[in-house]
Amino acid sequence: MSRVFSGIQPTGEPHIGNYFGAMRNYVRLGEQYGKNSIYCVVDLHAITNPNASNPQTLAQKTFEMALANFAVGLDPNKVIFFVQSQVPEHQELGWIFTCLTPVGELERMTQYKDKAGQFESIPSGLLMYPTLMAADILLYKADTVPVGDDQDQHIELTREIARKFNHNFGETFPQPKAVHDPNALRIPGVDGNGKMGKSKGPTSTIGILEPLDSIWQKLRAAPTDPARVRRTDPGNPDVCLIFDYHKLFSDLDTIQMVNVECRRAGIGCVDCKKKLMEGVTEHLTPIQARAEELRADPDWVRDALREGAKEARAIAGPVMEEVREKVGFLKL
Ligand code: AQP
Repeated sequence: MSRVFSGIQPTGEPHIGNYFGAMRNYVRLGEQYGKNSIYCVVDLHAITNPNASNPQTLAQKTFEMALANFAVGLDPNKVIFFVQSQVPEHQELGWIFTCLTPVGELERMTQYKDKAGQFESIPSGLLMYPTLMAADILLYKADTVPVGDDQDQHIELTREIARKFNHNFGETFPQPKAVHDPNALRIPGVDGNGKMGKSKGPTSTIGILEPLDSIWQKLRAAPTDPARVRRTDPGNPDVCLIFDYHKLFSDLDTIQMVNVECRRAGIGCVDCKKKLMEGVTEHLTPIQARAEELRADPDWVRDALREGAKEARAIAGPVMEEVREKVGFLKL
């Protein structure tokens, strides 16, 4: 039986990139794999980037990220869902993988190179992010990892680490594969500056729990096809982020209509954005209502996370026993 693992960082408001690239797939795969689908809020990863996380807000953001996952439909009775720092085996396996991984491999990771530039003195944890991520996945011997394609390089390194461990210490870990939703490979930021990402702040993101009027203000101001200067100019939906969003939020008829009408200047950008907003409202209203209910019952969220950590440790414990023995640690 396959096992699924994925994690999400509590570094800001969950956005539609996280939702379509990852969270929605957690729910879908949870229906299929049940308790063999394991998800966590990766707070240990969040602290690798001190610019994106601080001790005053980390616990609150962790709670909010968990709540958002429950609000989009993750059912703790069906899947295992917990907070990473509640399962210390992640750090133990992460250290062992760090010791197996050449520094050069970590230095060539694109995400590291992108983020390292922010620092005068680069935190070592930022470099070691991928070995901890490999530990997250392999601790559960997971072979299926639902993530956006920005994580492909890290998953490839996870496979390399699994191969190396198996070669050095005997067959132990599977070689996991990333699974992507083809419509949500890399959702662009609403400011038009590359991938939507929490670390880029609210000008880049459309939050799944963001008030609808605030979302509309962002969509209204969002760039469209730069070659379409006047309402009467034909546009090209293939270079327009609003059309990318339509593919996520609108029904097939609307997507087709926009595709045709934009090209022949039959629909203006404002009307096209209003149509998009209808889909956004339909999608996000029930999620935001569920989030409100959960906010009124924080003990439910905490209890579910506590139970999830217990379930995760029941799997992680025996795997670590096996790893410790293979690596050669003294057993007393
Ligand atoms: N724009 C995106 N399109 C598709 N998938 C995305 N994911 C993130 N952004 C997009 C997927 O969401 C999951 C969790 O990602 P993350 O917690 O690493 O956070 P982030 O939003 O991607 O934030 P940043 O800006 O990259 O980093 P931080 O948190 O440091 O600010 C992943 O599966 C990711 O692929």
